[in-house]
Amino acid sequence: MIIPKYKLLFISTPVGAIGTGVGGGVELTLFNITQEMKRRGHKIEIIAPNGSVMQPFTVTEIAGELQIPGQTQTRDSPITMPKNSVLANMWDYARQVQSNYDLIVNFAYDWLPLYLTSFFQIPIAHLISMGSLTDAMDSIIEEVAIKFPGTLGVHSQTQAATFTFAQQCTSLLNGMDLSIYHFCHQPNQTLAWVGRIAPEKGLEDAVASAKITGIPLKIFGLIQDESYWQKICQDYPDAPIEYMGFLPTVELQKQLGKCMALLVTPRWVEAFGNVAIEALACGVPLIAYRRGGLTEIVQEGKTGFLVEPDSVQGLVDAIGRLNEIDRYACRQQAEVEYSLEAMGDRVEQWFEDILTKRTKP
Ligand code: HBI
Repeated sequence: MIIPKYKLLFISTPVGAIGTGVGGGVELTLFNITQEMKRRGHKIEIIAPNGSVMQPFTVTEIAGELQIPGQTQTRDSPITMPKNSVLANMWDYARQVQSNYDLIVNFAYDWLPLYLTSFFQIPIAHLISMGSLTDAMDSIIEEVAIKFPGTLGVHSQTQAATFTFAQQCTSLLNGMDLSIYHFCHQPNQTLAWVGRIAPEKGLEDAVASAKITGIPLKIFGLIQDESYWQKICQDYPDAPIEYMGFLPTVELQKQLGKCMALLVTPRWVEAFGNVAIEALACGVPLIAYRRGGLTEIVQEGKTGFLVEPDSVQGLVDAIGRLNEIDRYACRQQAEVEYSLEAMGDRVEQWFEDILTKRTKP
């Protein structure tokens, strides 16, 4: 059926300007969905904090103080808002321009956009980018699940399952422009780890497995928690690791593709694992803790191995089995499940379901 062309207002995460990496996977997700929806003929405006850059797309930049990252909160944390909150300012702008759009898409994992949903005249689709973190967030997301069925998007069933309203969530998985990821058939003798360098990502286990195996580990990503990074360097002074920085996607995939495996060591329920599908697209097998969205991505023994969570020995054993994996099978999985087109179909259908008020089958 022909889906009409929509006018869409995308509102980004308030934790950091797009392009700084503080927004983690949301930055890549926002870019990919924008690219694919524009290709399909929809009109898009993006609202994001000052300093945001998302070439080649223009961004409406909004001033204000950044929000505290949700994953630093505890279950009973109250909702906090800084003075002159960029989140509040972005949503005040949205309130003023809403009549120019068919649908608002919220990319923030924050209380305010969810609470404001019933105050707006047009529908809001919420892309929930993490699993359950705090009681206050759980209850406001649940309120939206009940009042506005079908408007909650997630990245995996495993992530949805951390909430009581899993059945009301639409799983979008994720996707990327495969044409910028190049398959590498013959890797170097190096392992890779990619992500925000912060406690919930469990980098120390990847470093420990590099020390045990003696295989060098290349580390890519923003050092979000400096003291956490310093502690790893102090705890593993002689581990064969090399910090490669926070690279733009085209450069990252070039370096990542040359690695023999990507180690994915989340301490939390990773909603999806953008870095995992980027690795697959380059032919890089996954060695991941059996936790979160990765459990729906890794095809055991075919495109990687799922390992007992928090088991460094499990990582080491899997590293020893990498010769069982056909790297081209990794690329093929990305092409079948995570292409921009496949993700675009899922996202466009989600928008259409919301706008035609079709309840889920
Ligand atoms: N924290 N408060 C808050 N808001 C967000 O939008 C947010 C976050 N922490 C992490 C994050 N977004 C993204 O990096 C992940 O959802 C991918």
